[in-house]
Amino acid sequence: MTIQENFEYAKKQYEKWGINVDEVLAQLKKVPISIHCWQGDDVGGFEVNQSELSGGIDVTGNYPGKARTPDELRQDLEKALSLIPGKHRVNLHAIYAETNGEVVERDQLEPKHFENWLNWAKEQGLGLDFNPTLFSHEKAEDGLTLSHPNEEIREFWINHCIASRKIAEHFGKELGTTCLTNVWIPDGYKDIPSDRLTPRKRLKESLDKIFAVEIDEKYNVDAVESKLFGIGSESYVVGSHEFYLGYALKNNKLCLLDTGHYHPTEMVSNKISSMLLYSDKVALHVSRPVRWDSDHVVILDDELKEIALEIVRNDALDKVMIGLDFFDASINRIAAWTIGTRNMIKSLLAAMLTPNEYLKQLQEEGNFTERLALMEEFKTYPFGAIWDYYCEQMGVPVKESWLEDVKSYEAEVLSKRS
Ligand code: RNT
Ligand code: ZN
Repeated sequence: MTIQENFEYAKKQYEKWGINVDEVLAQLKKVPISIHCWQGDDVGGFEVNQSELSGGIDVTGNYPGKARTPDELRQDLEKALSLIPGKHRVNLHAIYAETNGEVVERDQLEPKHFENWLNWAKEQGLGLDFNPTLFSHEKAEDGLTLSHPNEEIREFWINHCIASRKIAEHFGKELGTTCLTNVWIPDGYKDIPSDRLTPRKRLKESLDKIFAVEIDEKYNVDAVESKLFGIGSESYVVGSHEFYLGYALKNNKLCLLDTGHYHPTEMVSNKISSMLLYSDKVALHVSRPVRWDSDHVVILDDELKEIALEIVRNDALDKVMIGLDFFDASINRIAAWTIGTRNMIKSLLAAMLTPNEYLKQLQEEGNFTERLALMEEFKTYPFGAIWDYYCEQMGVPVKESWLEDVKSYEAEVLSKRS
């Protein structure tokens, strides 16, 4: 059977449930995923005076061929994007600035330092998102930034965040698509704090100063990302979930939920509906924690499928800004991007191919037998046939054939990097 024949057969089965498969595919095409640039070089960045990765996050592995320059990183991203169906976004961090060999302090960064990224995004038809980088820096060596007791250090990071929002505003204006700037800080303590409140008061004040600078929301919106613990901040994290949830709601900012930043049995999928009742928009860092916030490549597991269902069945595709956040240096990095992003898209497709309204109705009627029976049966519906057809239609490799592309790219390009 050809891909087309398989598709026609599968389509009929979904149509029985009132699902318009062509409409689903047309809708899926329009959902952008924000692909993080930092999978391509192990969160290294291109600062002239580079510091080691810090902030309690870690990348393990030394698979050969990582991008050493912005051009290489863009080239690698292009390769990955050619294997992923749809038009997407690229998520940059401030350390990916290009300063022509000059040392530019982070609080002095300007749009001009991202000109190459911007021109490239225009050329490729990509949106851009942005992140100030509050780690891998001498002023963050003690693991404190916006909540630091030292005012000068706080000021430095406040100014870096303001500079970042201006860069993001420029992106939004130039690209005609709103940029999302996400603030994540590592601040916390290894051991039990004697005062949890004071650092949080300072973080709140710092954020107030950062957001006091007016930026047109047409061009940039801001998010804040919480965390439970990090390496070196096991006992206390200043920017906890409650801290940022409160901050975001009170100040009309987006709360960003990273799937690796909660207790192991606490699920982000279960938070989305609550958040959307009180906030117009929510942002995600879809990641995969394995025993800790390990940032493994996203796989098509139950939680990913559940997250996608929550987005789709709550009609929130334009309310949940989907971003990815993983970094694995033990496998081919282009494959990592491809696997993780294709999985994110697959999960959305699977959610769209579910008769969500009917299943909701069953629940309302208290018909839990049928609810469970159907939810289980849908797991073996021929979703793969629709996915293959979608890939073919979108001009990207079908099934595992993308691996061949990655292998030849590795032989021709990556293996020549030392
Ligand atoms: C760290 C956060 C944060 C980073 C990126 C690089 O735990 O998840 O989002 O991964 O900013
Ligand atoms: Zn994250």
